Amino acid sequence: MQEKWWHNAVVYQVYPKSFKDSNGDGIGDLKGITSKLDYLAKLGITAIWLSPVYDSPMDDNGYDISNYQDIASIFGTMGDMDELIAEGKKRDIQIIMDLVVNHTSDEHAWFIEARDNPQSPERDYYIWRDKPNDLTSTFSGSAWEYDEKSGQYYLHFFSKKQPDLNWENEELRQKIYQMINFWIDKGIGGFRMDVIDMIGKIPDEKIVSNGPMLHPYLKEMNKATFGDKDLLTVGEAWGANPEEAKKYSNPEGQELSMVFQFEHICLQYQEGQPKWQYQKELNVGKLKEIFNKWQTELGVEDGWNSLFWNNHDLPRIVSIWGNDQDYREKSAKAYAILLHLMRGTPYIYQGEEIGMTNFPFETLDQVEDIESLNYAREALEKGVPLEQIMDSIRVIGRDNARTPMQWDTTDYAGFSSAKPWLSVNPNYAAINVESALDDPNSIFYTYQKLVQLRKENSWLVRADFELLETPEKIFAYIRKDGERRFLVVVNLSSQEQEFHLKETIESVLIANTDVKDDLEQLTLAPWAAFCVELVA
Ligand code: TEU
Ligand code: CA
Repeated sequence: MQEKWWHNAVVYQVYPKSFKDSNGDGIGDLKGITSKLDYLAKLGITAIWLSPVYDSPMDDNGYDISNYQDIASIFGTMGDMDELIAEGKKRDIQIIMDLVVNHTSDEHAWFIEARDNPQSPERDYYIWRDKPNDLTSTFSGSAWEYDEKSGQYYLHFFSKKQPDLNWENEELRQKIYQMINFWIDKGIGGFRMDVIDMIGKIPDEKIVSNGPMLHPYLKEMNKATFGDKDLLTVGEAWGANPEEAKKYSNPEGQELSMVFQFEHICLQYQEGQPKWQYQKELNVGKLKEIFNKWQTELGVEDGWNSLFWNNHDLPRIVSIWGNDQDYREKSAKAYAILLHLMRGTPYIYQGEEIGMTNFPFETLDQVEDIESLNYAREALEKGVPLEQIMDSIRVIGRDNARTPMQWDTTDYAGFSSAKPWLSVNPNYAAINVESALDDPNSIFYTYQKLVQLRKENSWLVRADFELLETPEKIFAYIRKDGERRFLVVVNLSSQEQEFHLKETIESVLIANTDVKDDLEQLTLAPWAAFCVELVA
């Protein structure tokens, strides 16, 4: 397959509510993002994945859309959106829109009509049943909500205010494609597709994701919309294995550019348990196994990987798997180096590039996230002690990723002139963009260098991946590009580790530590990480 721009892109995710407030209402907005484009250009990224900015009652911070072709007033206007797209283009930064088409808001005109008028065509855009089955919502409780007026239940795999769309309805699908084309015509760079693996659901058979019609729908969508355009499309597919991932992103009969799969992220949970029973200690052996599988199975000719540690739903990587107490900078850089030299498109989540950490949540009134709040309510009813609930939220809750971006040492971390909608992390005086830019050894410059390496080294796209046998806590791999070989070594622990390899270093590409010439007898400091080219 021909290489596309997104094969060597680096994407930066912006969570609009928390990035930058331009008008002093404590909520991030589009003008705020535009005002920080020069900062993002300095980091070097190719595209921004913009979490939803559409009109929405914000029950799930915009993942509940009431109008796909309008902008939420808290974020600005369509004019501000056009400006962001245009200003991005000037800096070679594409805008990737978040496409949430598994469900809408219950305040979307379609749902209002469906509820008010059961005879309307819109009724069938959603999923109604006389009796609920035992399907549950990701946000706790039953997935069915009773509607008094019509005496039927509607399906919602997320909040009650996020009714699921019925993709079996042809007219609905066409309306969605028209909406997608509306955004394509605006000149955006692509789409991130929210829980796209759920659109083929068959609730009566309890099939939630990977339904039999999933791929036919995506092929249809591709043809009707972006198929002949040069766009980056990435689908969220929590449980995908490599074989399924290839169905989406195989160049033959391509549906999407790539998917987000979460097999590595699932190591943060105990097997078969809800996420709140988190697993803090990383099983490095399993992590290596998982990456090895994905790295060797997917490539330009056969599927394509997305590479990420963070997003707006996940805890901060430096807090859950790094060491944000004793080795914050070192461990943040280690995770960056480990990931960005693999095969796939890397994603950076806002604040990751300065090593932002989890928030020390103490009480429930510091929490805004609907998933965490619903869980807390349900757990309290079951008698789980509040302290245990707060512990789960502190380690794994979604608000950890959503606290305001830390720009400088002024009030509210320079995010806003007013009290933000969610508290700023108290560590902002030490961890902020301004200090990071002033320090040539900061995490920021490690990310900047990694982004630059990706732009300058075409081997990063195609070179083979080979995992090395090493002591458990060391993750080491070689990328092979014909005669050239690049070695990446990372110590994923706060202890020293011994590493031996009978090879000689040609040159150092990036490191968070001093790299000695002698690979045969190497003591790796805690969280040491480097990439070197080996002598052929
Ligand atoms: O997330 C999909 C999803 O399944 C999440 O709820 C995930 O399981 C959970 O957050 C892990 O903690 C997407 C969006 O990324 C998320 O923000 C939305 O809330 C959700 O879809 C509904 O649109
Ligand atoms: Ca604002």
